[in-house]
Amino acid sequence: MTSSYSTIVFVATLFVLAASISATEYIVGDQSGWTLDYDYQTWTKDKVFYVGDTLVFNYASGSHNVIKVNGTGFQQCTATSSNGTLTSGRDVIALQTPGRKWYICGVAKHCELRNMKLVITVLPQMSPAPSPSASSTLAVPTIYGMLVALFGGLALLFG
Ligand SMILES: *[C@@H]1O[C@H](CO)[C@@H](O)[C@H](O)[C@H]1NC(C)=O
Ligand SMILES: *[C@@H]1O[C@H](CO)[C@@H](O)[C@H](O)[C@H]1NC(C)=O
Ligand SMILES: [Cu+2]
Repeated sequence: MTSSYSTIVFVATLFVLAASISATEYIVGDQSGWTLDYDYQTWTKDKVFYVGDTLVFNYASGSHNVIKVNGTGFQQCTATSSNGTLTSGRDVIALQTPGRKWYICGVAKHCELRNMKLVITVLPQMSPAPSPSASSTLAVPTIYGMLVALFGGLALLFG
């Protein structure tokens, strides 16, 4: 009883940890997507973004777009050039560098009046690694091994 319960707990822990150190794909606005009058401030509140994660902006192509701007552009809802405007309706943005990132919708006054603006802070990767692919292939087995060893030790204690 105790033994099988601890097995379940440790396997669950292992999966949670393995998931938390691999890249996360965030659907901006979840099921609502990139849309009018959504509270993106609340959406970001409980999330921690890391280098290697991706943002996905879902919307009906033509109704909105996604423009990466700086802090000034974010506050004033201005984007000087349309260069770099994403319009596919399923725009995937890889977060490649740490720091603050600002995105707005450039259609009509959606940014000014309908809250289509998103600001996030991207943190460096938890384990320093030469490249994102190297970190996800190396870090997962390492943590895996540590947990398997930990579980093995506890199984000996409780088993
Ligand atoms: C923000 O971007 C605009 C162009 O989009 C540029 O003119 C302005 O200097 C930038 N501001 C800062 C603080 O970098
Ligand atoms: C964006 O601007 C750069 C140079 O500033 C240019 O090389 C590139 O072709 C432009 N891209 C688009 C989609 O206009
Ligand atoms: Cu819009």
